[in-house]
Amino acid sequence: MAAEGKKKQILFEGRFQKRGSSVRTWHVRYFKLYEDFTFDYYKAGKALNNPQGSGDLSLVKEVTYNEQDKIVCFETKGNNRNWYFIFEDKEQRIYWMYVAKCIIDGMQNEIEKYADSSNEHHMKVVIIGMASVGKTSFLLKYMYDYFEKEYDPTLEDLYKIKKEVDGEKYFLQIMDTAGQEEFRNMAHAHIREADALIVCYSIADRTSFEHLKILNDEIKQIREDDADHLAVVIVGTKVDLANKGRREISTVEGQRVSEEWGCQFLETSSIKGTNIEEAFLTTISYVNIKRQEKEANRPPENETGRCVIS
Ligand SMILES: Nc1nc2c(ncn2[C@@H]2O[C@H](COP(=O)(O)OP(=O)(O)OP(=O)(O)O)[C@@H](O)[C@H]2O)c(=O)[nH]1
Ligand SMILES: [Mg+2]
Repeated sequence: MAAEGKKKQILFEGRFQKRGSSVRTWHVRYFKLYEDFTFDYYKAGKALNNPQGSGDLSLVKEVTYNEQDKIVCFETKGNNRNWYFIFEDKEQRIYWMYVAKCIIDGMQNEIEKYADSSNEHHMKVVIIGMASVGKTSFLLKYMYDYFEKEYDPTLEDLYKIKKEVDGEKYFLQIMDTAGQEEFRNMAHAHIREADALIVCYSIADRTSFEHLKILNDEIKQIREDDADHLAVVIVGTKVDLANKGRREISTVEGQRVSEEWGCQFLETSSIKGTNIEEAFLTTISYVNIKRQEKEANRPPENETGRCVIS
């Protein structure tokens, strides 16, 4: 059994099945996950002081996409057996996938970094673009190195991540918005608050590219005089489809539009991982530039608000 009294416990309901079992039966259990990645599990409905077994997530070997169950799981060892752990709740599943990835990559320090909040630059990033261009996929690839084939339309999801770039700490709050027409207005409040906008179109869908014009008008309207302080990055998604003869927008067209907007531009693929990290690095450094510009344009302190008595 995992030692009691550790600082942080996370309790959740999960399902598991035995590896290699011919009968695909899922067992419901409660899990207590501890900060050191050990866990106890309990039979559903039973007292949570009497674990049925325990395990160690640091023995995680791989992250698997289970085609048959259309669900993400990762494999680990519990009580001398191999298990598939399945999380019912999307957020928990994704968080633990992140933890699992950290372990796999030997990046325990990434997790420690997660807890330390001193000297951080805060940035609000909002991702917009037409429905199904791949906004969520782009974000999940960045956050968890994870790709989902199935399309699940977004209403609104906020993600938080800490990153260290060139020795500076950043705390990014990234808002994934709805591309579907009827929910698009929900994004307006976030656009008003944003430090950066990542504006997506699909290189395999001309309609989504033409939609950029509508988005540009919206941004100008929402930010009015403040648009100069907004870091905008245009992202042409699904660049892997170019190899399948499905490109409808050339790179040059994308570049041209970004020049018109006076913003940054990249083409990405969430399947292949192309330019995903780069897109966020570009966003972070562009926000830094915009902040410096804003700072430089600000009148010196002693010349503002000074009351002159004559
Ligand atoms: N080939 C390819 N398909 C992708 C890529 N990114 C996303 N997709 C697929 O495109 C579909 C839509 O992706 P989402 O990320 O859900 O799109 P979205 O922009 O978030 O859509 P809304 O939430 O409705 O606005 C899904 O089936 C994805 O698997 C990519 O880089 N390459
Ligand atoms: Mg989405």
